[in-house]
Amino acid sequence: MEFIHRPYQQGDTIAAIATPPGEGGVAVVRISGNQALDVAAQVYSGPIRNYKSHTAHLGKIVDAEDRIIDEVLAIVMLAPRSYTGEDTVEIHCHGGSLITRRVLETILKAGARPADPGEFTFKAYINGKLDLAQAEAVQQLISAKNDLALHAAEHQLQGRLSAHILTFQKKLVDIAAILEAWVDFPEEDLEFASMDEVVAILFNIQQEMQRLAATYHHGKIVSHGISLCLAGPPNAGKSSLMNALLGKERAIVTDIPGTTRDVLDDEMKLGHLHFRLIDTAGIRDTEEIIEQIGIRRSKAEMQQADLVLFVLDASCEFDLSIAPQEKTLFVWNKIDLPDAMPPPPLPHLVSVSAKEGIGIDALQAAIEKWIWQKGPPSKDEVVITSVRHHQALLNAIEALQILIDGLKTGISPEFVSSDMRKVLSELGAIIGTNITEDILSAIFSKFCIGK
Ligand SMILES: Nc1nc2c(ncn2[C@@H]2O[C@H](COP(=O)(O)OP(=O)(O)OP(=O)(O)O)[C@@H](O)[C@H]2O)c(=O)[nH]1
Ligand SMILES: [Mg+2]
Repeated sequence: MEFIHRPYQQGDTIAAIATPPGEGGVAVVRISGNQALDVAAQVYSGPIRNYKSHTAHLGKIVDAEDRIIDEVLAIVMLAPRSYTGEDTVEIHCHGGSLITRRVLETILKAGARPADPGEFTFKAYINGKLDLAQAEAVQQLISAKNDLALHAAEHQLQGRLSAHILTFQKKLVDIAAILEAWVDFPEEDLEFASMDEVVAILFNIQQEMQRLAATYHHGKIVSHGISLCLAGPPNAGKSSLMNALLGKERAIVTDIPGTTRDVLDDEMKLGHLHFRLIDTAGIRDTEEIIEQIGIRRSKAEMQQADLVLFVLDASCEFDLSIAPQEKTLFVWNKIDLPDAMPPPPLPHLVSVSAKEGIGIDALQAAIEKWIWQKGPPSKDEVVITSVRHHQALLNAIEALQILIDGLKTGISPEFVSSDMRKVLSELGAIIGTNITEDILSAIFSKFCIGK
C-alpha cells in the first residue's frame, strides 16, 4: 500500500476502521482530530458534545437522509487524554465488513478524511504521546509472532529503550559542557575533570552503547524469526526432513535424485521462536537446465540463511566441499538403514532418520542451542529489535570513537564538538528528536490503516 507522506495536514480530522477486516462481533471506527466531535455529532443520534470524556453511550449512526445505518456504542475521549492526543471518538458498531464500511463512509461524508496507514500513531508521536521508538513498538506489538517478540515490543512501548538512549544523551551532554568550558575558558585551570577522566567516561558510555547494540543479535531472532535452509546432495532426505520438522507432507519426496527443483518454504514454530524453513534442490553437477537453475537458487538460499541444515545420507559417500564453512548443522540422515555408516567426526552433527522420525527432537534441541549460543535473553533485558535502531547505535558508537581518538591525540576540544553533535544526533534519531520526513514516511508506512 502506497503511503503518501503529505506531510499530514495536522488540522485534519481523520477516520478509519481500526479493527481487522472480516466478520466479527464488534468493529471499531475511530475518528481523531479537532473536528472529531463535529463530525460525530452529524452522524450520531445522541448529544455527543455533552458526553463526559471516557464514557460510553448507546446510540445510532444515521446518514444525511436520516436512514439508520447501525446501532452503536460511542466513546468520546477528549484531548489530550486519547491515543493520538487529540479529540477522539470511537464508534463501536456491528462487525460485518459491509456495515462497518457504511458507518465509515457516513463519517467520511460528514467531513473526516480517510486516515493513511499509521496516521493515528503518527499523530500520537507528533503530539508527544509517544516518542519514535515507542511508536515503532506499537507496530511490533501488533505483528509480534511469539512471546519474546511481544515482550520486547512491550518494553519498547513502555519507553525502556528510550530511557537508555536518553541516559546516554544526558551523560554525553554533561561531557559536552565540560569540553565547551575548556574552549570558552582555556586559561582557567578547570579542576572538575582531566582529559584522561573525560576519555575514560566516554569510553564507558561507548561500552554501554556496544552492549545495547549487541542485543540486536537476540532482538533480530526474536522479532524477525530465523531462516533455516535445508541443503545438501540430492536424495539425502532434505524434503523428508522438512516434512518431519513441519509435521506435514509439505514437500514431494521420491527416490529419484533431483526431485526438488524449486525453493519451497513454510513457517515453523519451535519453542518461543518462529522459523522460515526452506527446502532446496540437491546440489550436484548436472546438464539439466531446470535443475541447474534450482541449484543456483539453492546456493543463494544457503548463503542468505541464518542457519543451514546440511543433510547427508548415512548410507552413501559424501563430499563436504559444497557445505558452508560456518552457520551449519550437519544432519546425518537415514540412520535406520542397515548399511548406515557411523557419523563422521564433524562438529555440530546430529544423527536422524527423517523417514522414521528418529532424532528429530535432538535436532530441534541442537537448533535451539545454536541460536542461543550466548544464552537466551533475560526477560528484563532491553533488546534492540529494529535494524534502524541498530544502525543508528553503530553510527553513534563510531562517531564516539572518532571523538575519543581526537581527544586522545590532543586535538583542540573545539574540533571535537562536531563529532559530539554527530553522536548525539545519531542517538536522537532512535527516539525521534532529529528525524527527517523520509525516515518518518518509511517508519509509519509499515503500519496498517486505523493504527
Ligand atoms: N530409509 C530412509 N529413507 C529415507 C530417509 N529420509 C529420506 N529417505 C528416502 O530417501 C529418498 C529421497 O528423499 P527426499 O526427501 O526426496 O530427498 P531430497 O534430499 O529432498 O532429494 P532431492 O529433492 O532430490 O534433492 C526417498 O525415497 C525417501 O523416502 C530416512 O531417514 N531413512
Ligand atoms: Mg527434495
